[in-house]
Amino acid sequence: MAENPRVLSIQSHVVSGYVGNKSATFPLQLLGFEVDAINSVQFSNHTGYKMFSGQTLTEKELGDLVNGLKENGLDNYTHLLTGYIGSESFLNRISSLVKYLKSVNPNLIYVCDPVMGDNGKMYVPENLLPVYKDIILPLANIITPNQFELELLTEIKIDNIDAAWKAINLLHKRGCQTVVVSSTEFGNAQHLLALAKNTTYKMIIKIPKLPAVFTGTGDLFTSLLLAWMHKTDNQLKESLEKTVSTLQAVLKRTLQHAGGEKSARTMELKLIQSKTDIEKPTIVVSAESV
Ligand code: ATP
Ligand code: PLP
Ligand code: PXL
Repeated sequence: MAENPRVLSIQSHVVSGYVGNKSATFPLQLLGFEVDAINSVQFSNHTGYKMFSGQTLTEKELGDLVNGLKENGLDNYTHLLTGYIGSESFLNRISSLVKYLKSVNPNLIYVCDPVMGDNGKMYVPENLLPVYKDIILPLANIITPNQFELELLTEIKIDNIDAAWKAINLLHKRGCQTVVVSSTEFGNAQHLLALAKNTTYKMIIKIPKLPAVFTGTGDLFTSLLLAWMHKTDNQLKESLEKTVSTLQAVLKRTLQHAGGEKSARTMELKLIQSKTDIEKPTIVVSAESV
């Protein structure tokens, strides 16, 4: 029997709640992945609470962990997943890690969420942008920018769907085969639009909008997409439909549990309660080829 896929996931850890690795690990495990987690930060909770405290991993400490894996022959991964990264030096260390892991396994799939900001504002230092643009992007197999991150990476002003497709094409030219923009503002009051493109397909998915702002959804989206692209042998349509359908179920459950009292704590994703929706999503959205 083939061995399980093995993903190295470098993301935030929060003691309480579900963002970063806490949002990505459980779904990946449920879907059959061995998950080796490196915690880029360890915080008490996500940054949307009134305060947070904790530690940040340095690039030296990342190197130490990778050395241990190397020395023991534990560095043969099928996938690398990265999310929020807070410093340029850490991101540079990741770029050499991607090259190294690809030398161990030339078929390694690198899934990169280039987290830099949202709604026109950067929340990481500006010097991360050239590293993502020039070094990380050409190494990534699947990239999941949001609309603002797509603008930053391409320097194309994205104020309509055609501009978004133009920007996505530019990322292809720079070497990234699959680009998925998990939400754009080009929907309407009822729907968010996600855009996805690989060498074969160009798809739009209409996502029913839920009346709240969630945290950790980008991380959940990217981990599910990684899992389903692997499990379906890169069927983009099926992977998007499963990913978004699971998200709908998780977010509806989260809203139901929160009821009238919406706070950072009550709005934590109800991930554990959504085990079945992760394993066997009921398809509630359809991805359309365009
Ligand atoms: P990132 O910043 O991590 O690159 P992002 O900001 O685009 O990603 P989100 O806006 O969190 O990520 O969206 C990820 C997915 O979560 C969407 O594709 C959608 O399926 C779901 N989602 C998030 N918020 C909502 C909402 N209010 N209603 C419906 N779906 C949502
Ligand atoms: N704001 C801060 C300070 C963060 O650390 C992160 C981490 O990714 C985010 C926002 C992003 O949240 P999201 O991926 O849900 O857009
Ligand atoms: O991607 C969400 C995220 C990741 N990591 C940390 C966060 C958040 C969102 O607030 O605070 C530490």
